Amino acid sequence: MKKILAVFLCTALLLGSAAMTQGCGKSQDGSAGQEASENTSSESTDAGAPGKDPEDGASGSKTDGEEPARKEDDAKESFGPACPSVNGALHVEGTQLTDQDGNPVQLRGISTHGLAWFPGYVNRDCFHQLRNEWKANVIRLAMYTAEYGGYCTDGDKEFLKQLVADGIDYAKNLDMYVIVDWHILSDSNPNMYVEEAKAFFQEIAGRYAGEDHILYEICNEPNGSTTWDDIKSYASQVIPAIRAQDEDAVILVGTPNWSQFVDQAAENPISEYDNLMYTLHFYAATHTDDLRAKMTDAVKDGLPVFVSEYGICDASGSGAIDETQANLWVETMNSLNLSYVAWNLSNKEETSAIIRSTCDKTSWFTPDDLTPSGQWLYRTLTQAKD
Ligand code: IDC
Repeated sequence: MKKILAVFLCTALLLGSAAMTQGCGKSQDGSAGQEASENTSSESTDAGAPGKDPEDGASGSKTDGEEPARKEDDAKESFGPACPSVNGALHVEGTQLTDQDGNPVQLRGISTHGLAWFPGYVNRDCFHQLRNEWKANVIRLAMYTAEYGGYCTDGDKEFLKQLVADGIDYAKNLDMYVIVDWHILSDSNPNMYVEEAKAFFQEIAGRYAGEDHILYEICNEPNGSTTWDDIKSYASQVIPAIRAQDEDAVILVGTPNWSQFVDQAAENPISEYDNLMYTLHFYAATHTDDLRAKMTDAVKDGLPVFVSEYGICDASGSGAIDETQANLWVETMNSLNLSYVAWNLSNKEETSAIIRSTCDKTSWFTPDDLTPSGQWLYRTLTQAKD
């Protein structure tokens, strides 16, 4: 463990100082690492941030007109985990995510925070570091639908779509998989914005129909009184919108109760389409043995489960870390060869953020820039699986 950290420290410091020399160690976008604002009253509204037009925070991404750097060598650098150039298009066989040849594949990586609030982390250098140093082979692009700046409420749709497109392009150039996440949350029932979802997924899937590296997550966390039947009804409209453009991309479907009731999906899965997986989300300081057993049982019952979001703190995204539970979750997910994606790539002042709130860089992070969640994630992704 110590050795790994020491290697990371040296590499990161070297890369960090090299980047500083080139003038890119520091964000060119002072505001990109700060949240634009949120509508929840309990949330902090950073000085200078509230009411800020999300576009102001976008200069760290390609949306400023700058083309993403296309460095062909990136895809050839030694990497290890499954990646699109080697494993190609993903499929689902039984409960297992597989590659183009039917070999089992595990995706492990990180989710952005809300794209509207933290657009600056969608940049090539950031993804590059996560891939090469952290060994992440997937990035999840979380686009809130109904919170402040949400795609279906007061958000700037074109700006958000451009950020999604940038993230997809950066992932492709870096030979990583990417998840396009329709991040419902306060809009607890996905049917609330089903027309917007159909139009969004049809457009994105149409634009990237020939790409092998994209997965679609059609509803982050249905919650409240939303039933599995409600979700199935939503899925039966959104999946065909994607399939009309892309016949076989893997599609992730949320489950009731904040994507925890995978048992309900296992009892009555969606039978009309292939290459579907069902999401389970956990926060280790809140969800322990019971939810873990639900996950294991669902897989045993034949459900393909994908952990598209988890944290090692409590379900608020903050509070104390429970490393013992977190490691038990990782052990179980690894034993089932499940894929898992951590929440979140931001410097928000909350436990689940991997970057310290005092760090305004949006790439080339050094160990000092990482929160305890970030340090744990780095160790977990870089450790040998067994
Ligand atoms: C949280 C963010 C927090 C934000 C809040 C509401 O960490 O900064 O203020 O959303 O927008 C989830 C959700 C995810 C939550 C996360 C932590 O998918 O959006 O992010 N969480 O509460 N499910 C369980 C926990």
